[in-house]
Amino acid sequence: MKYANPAVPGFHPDPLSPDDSMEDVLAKAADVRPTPRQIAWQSREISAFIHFGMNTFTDREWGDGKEDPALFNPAELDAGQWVRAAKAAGMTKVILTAKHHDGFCLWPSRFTEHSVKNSPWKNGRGDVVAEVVTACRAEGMHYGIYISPWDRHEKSYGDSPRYNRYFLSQLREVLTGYPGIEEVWYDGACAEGPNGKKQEYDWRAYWKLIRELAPDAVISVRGPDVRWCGNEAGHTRASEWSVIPLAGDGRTWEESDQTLDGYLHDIYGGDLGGREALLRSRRDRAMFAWYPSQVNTSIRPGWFYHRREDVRVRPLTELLEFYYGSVGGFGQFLLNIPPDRRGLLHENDVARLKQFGDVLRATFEGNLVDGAELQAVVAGGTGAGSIHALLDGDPGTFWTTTDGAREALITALLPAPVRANCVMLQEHIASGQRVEAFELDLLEGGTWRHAAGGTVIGHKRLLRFDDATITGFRVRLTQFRIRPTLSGLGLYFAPAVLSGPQISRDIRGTVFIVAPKGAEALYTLDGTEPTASSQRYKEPLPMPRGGLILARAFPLTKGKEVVGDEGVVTRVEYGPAKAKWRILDFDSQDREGGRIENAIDDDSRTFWETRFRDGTDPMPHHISVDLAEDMEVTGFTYTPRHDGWDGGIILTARFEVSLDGKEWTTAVESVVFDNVVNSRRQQVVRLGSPMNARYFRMTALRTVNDSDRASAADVSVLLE
Ligand code: FUL
Repeated sequence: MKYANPAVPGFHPDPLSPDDSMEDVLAKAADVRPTPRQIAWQSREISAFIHFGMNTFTDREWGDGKEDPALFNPAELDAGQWVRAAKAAGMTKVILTAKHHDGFCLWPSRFTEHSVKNSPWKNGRGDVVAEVVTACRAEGMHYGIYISPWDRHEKSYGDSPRYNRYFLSQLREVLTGYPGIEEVWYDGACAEGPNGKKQEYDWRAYWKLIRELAPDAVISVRGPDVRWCGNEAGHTRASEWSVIPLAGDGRTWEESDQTLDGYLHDIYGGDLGGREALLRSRRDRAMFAWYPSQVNTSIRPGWFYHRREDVRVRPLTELLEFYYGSVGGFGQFLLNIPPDRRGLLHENDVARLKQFGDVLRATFEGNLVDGAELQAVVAGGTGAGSIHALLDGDPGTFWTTTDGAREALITALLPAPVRANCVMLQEHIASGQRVEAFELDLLEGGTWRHAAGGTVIGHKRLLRFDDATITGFRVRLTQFRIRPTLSGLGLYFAPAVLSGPQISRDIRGTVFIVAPKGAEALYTLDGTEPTASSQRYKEPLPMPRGGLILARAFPLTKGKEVVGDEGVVTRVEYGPAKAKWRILDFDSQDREGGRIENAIDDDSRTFWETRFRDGTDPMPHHISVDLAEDMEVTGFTYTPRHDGWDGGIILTARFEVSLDGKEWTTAVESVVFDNVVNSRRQQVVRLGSPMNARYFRMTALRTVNDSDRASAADVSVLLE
């Protein structure tokens, strides 16, 4: 069966009413279909994000716009290398940071002097955007751009109408200069505060211009087509819905008066589009829209290249987890791969991308269900269309049921037993999102056993289970909004990938290393990568001063179906053990839950929070810590809370040290934790030269949401 729906895709024009019945609500939700550009976007599955620019040369994550263009000189730049490495990983699109928050343009913009044209690279005649576009075309890759609205260089920024004109001119320049752009990625980040410049972005005008000049492009994150998953750590929801209740008045985003922040209130929420969420949204008279999730994270800790992170390229196992969580959970995976100062992707990243692609190819090339006998049984109705649409590889064909169906059972009987550990299900998303619950059973040794179940299917659902030799499997669709559709079915065997060992320590500083099943752990303490001749882990390691530990798992038996026995390194850096540390002094805490001791308990899941439930105490807030003995301090760390909420996360802080707890010396007057709210990573502040300290104090000067409330999961000193 082929599908062609005449209604306007993208959203439902009738907002909900508090009187809508459950059937009304589900019917409206089922009626929402993706736009053709959203369907094309979803099919790209894995994209490369390329963060490259001035920060690459200044070793920063957020530039301030005052950088000298003379610093930009990627003498060996080869966009072909970037694109080929992305392709080897199975990626089909590249999104380049044409302009980041520092305002430096990677193309020779006519509208600013802060661009490649004033750099020594190719004597000012270079154009990174053009080189990436050319390389993509040569390799058959799709491409998009990231262009930051927040611009810390441009003088007109903050004079809203003027800057909006500037931004629109740049947008026009890029969209017309480099035709074929498929995705425009708008960042929400902006850290200018009440004393800084406040710019009102004219989002509607930005979106309209994109629709006019690049009608096939999706507008992501700060835009109507693709939603941010809500974190930069690669975490994914078990149920990622694409039909989402938004605030709205029945008009499209481009036409509506709704403010951007008003649309989707709870980007961090756990359930954005399940039945409960849909029904709840009646009271807000919500409008349903197709708003799919994109999962963006970096292959390294930072978005931009930093040499010290060469050994921190994410392990293969982690990338695969992200893949199964995102692509295999009805999301899209946008993995950042930052080129270095040469203008090349570092060898470690290139190698990891290839491994990742190799494992995906080994897993998904060849569908083990081909040749199976398929049957469909429908309770309360009948099947409609040919069940063989599931195996024809054409996402435009599908099988469905008649109205009134209560449950559908699809059984695949294989001609011969096969070893498998993954089933793929696909809905025909051009018809919408319909399935709400399903179960998977395997036929093993002549009996059926339940293996997995879930909620969302969508474009792709990958269900993993322990290796099994099976002669069939069946999928029961147990709950759906209206007639369920299925367009694809797959059965695969993914090779085992050895994960890195787990490293932990107790409050006294004793370190424990646990190797994955079937492997042993070898480690180093000098920052080098563990090899087969490194120390073998036999007993806990006392490390009261902390330090750097790298551990790698080696399989105990060779010749098994294990890939990735190289490169799976776990790397952990500890500060000194805190068993003897005490709080010297602090100014505020919120009852028991926000206890000050949480900031030095060596457990980053608990956090200190200043008073907020029954009023707040004024900023600045501080915590002073007694280290119990004199130490040569080389720096400080601050770990933000990472429970999903951002209350009190510190943006700017001061650090001081003291020998007697009375006289204080400033170590760092004011440090800005770049991108802390999105990344939620531990922030590291290094001193130019070590300082002797028995006590240290961190003072929160400003928080990310400019509130009076500060929080910290952990504060510590560095000794190395
Ligand atoms: C964030 C930015 O602030 C980061 O620098 C990075 O570009 C990331 C993708 O988005 O909001």
